[in-house]
Amino acid sequence: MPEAKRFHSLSRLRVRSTSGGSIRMMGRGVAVELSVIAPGLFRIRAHTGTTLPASSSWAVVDQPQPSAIVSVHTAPGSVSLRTPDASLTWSLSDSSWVLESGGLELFRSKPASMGFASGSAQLALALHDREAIFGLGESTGSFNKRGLIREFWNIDVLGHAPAIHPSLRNLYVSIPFALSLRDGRAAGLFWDNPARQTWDMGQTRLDEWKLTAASGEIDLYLFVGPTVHDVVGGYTRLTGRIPMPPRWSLGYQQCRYSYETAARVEQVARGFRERTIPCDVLYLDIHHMDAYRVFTFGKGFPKPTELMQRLRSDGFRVVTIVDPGVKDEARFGVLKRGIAADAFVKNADGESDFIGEVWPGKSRYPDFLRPETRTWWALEQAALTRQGVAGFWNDMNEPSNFARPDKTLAPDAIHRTERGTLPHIEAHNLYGMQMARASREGSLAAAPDQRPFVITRATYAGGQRDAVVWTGDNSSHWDHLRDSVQMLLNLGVSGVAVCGGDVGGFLDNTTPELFVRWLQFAAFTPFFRNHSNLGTIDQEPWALGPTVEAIARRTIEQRYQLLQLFYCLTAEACETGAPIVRPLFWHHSNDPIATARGDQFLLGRDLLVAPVLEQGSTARAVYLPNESWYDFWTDEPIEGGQHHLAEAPLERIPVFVRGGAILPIIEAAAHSGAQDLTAITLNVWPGLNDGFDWYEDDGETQAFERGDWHRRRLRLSRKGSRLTLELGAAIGSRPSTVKVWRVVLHGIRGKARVMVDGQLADVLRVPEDQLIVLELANRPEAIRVSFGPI
Ligand code: MIG
Repeated sequence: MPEAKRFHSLSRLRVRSTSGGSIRMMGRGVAVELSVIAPGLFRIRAHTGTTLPASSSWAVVDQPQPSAIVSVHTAPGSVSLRTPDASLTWSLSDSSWVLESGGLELFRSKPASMGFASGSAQLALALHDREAIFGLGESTGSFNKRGLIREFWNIDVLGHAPAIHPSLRNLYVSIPFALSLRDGRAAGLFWDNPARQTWDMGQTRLDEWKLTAASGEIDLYLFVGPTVHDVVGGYTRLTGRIPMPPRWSLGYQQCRYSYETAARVEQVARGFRERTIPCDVLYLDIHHMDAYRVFTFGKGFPKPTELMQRLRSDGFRVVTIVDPGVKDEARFGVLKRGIAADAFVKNADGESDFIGEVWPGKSRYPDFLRPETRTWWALEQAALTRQGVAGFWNDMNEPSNFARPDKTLAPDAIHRTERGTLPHIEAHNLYGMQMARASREGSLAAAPDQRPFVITRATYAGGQRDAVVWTGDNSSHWDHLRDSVQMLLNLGVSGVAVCGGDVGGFLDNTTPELFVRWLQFAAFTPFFRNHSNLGTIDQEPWALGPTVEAIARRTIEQRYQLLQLFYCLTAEACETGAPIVRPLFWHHSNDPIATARGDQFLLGRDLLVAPVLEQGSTARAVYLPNESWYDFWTDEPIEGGQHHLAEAPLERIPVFVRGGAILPIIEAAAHSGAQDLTAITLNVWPGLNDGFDWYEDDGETQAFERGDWHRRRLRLSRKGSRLTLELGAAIGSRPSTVKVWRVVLHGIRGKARVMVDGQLADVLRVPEDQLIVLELANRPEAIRVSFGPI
């Protein structure tokens, strides 16, 4: 075992200094630093050499400074850092460490497990009984990643595991962040190192979590929790949160590989409007280009500006695919200017450009890690913005290269960054993220007051700052529908609050039933786009027959009815890092049954969605956590803390609403821009709600950054037999568009009296539906509505 022999664990360290809230230690050929970033966030760095280099993270937003809220303790044989929340203790004899909080062990490293072996870095942690692991960005397989080996190395792979590649351990995205959950208590770990990492989370040994990085340093951030929100909130404070997207990007989006001509695109657009199926976005895949030359339009699109103007006047935005590979063709303008800007990744000689092969044939790869390249790219991309393109779809940015067996760039190809050069093998996982960054920065440069819209296939930790992630080439298989539920949930707890998968499945032909079930599920997920592969059957909502069309229309309309809820939740994600769709454990982490469910999810806090994931099923078991619930479609009350058998005929996806929910509903329309925001229905179900933030802004510009927004807190409280809905006083300088709130209280049997600000109010009672309806003229001051007795 020569490998094992070369492994140097960090042992017999000497403490060099204990100043400024950190402990610096030295051993033979290694330097180690323990520090505190915040009371609930610790950091461990270890590096070969005698001193730690300046930190050069691509993930972390502001280089964290060791905090002052810390005390250093030394004892014979150990040192520790303590904050009010937790303590990190390091054993000088075997270099093991333990992070503890309130007497509970959160993470413990195995003795002498941390160290370096011929360039690679590794450590092993003890896995506790009942410890579950979530997050890890985008990966296939079980919801709980404990028991699996996963790798972080972005790859272009056609078809996901398990159906296509049963033993595949990685995908397009690498986010080495884990949320550990045990008995309702959450903690988090982020190893900030973009090199290839491998995590064996108890697959080889039940109680051991072994982490290896092929190169680079050990740079661990440990999040103390105790709640899931604390951990994900802390992780997204460190690595950044999603930017506020344009409102239209929460609408329905239609794609395929490819709509090959302008006429076909207009036919699809008409298809939506004539059939009154809402749609906001149409995509142009690679066939829109002239022989796959990036930033061009080919013969099928002779007048792109006019086309996009016509579509825009009909309420459609157009998003084009933008691949990184630039055709290596001397007369191609983009290439010429790229060469002039010295924009491309170099061969190992540092002189010549690396050449690979992608759709355009021989191609060069923009070095997006280089600021000058991003500036040049912005100028090229601006041409599309001027023609009317509303957003950019970054594909193939793992980066993909058909010319090598490893399907990417040579490991020794050279990236020139503002912090020095990096061989491709160390820059690889950053490429997609930096491309998306170039795309976002370019969008802002071309249209400074518009909100960029970028979607990406590949990224790294922190990539949520630049782009929405879609999960690449899934298949029209039931397995993949099922898998996409856990994928989106785990992406969400990894900071990627806006994500989605190809609705209907990309590879292979979808089926009417699969398409319906996929659409019903995806209508409750943030990025909602139908996409399908070259050569597959048509997959537009009407392409699979009248029954499917009718269900699809209703399903997409329902999405638009919930669009303001999505918008409010998106604003919340920007502020707090909370994902829009959440695993049940986000709000019910003390419930072990809820915690394990990867086939149901919450939209925000109050809607529980249980997609149908099996062919032929017309019912499914749904686990309802211990609260009171109502069937969203029928208002039937159901007690939680148990499994419930939900009816699910083809036209229905089981959805439940929590007692205490406040759900804003608006009218559907042809597209989001046509929706009426003057009359809002606030659906309320009896129970408690300590706050839902109603949020408005103009939906597309950066004016909200200058204070042009409107927010108010809605709450439900209960005193004796009176239920009170409070619309808090409005804050923000933007006036609300809402003229009338139509409050609908559900689940009311008795003769509750309704008071508005202490005055008896006129209401409409619908006893057969157990509803009370009243209308309130909106005003910026607080409004109190109370119902009782209920
Ligand atoms: O090698 O642009 O994942 O969504 O339709 C295939 C063509 C390249 C892969 C993307 C897919 C897209 C397709 N692309």
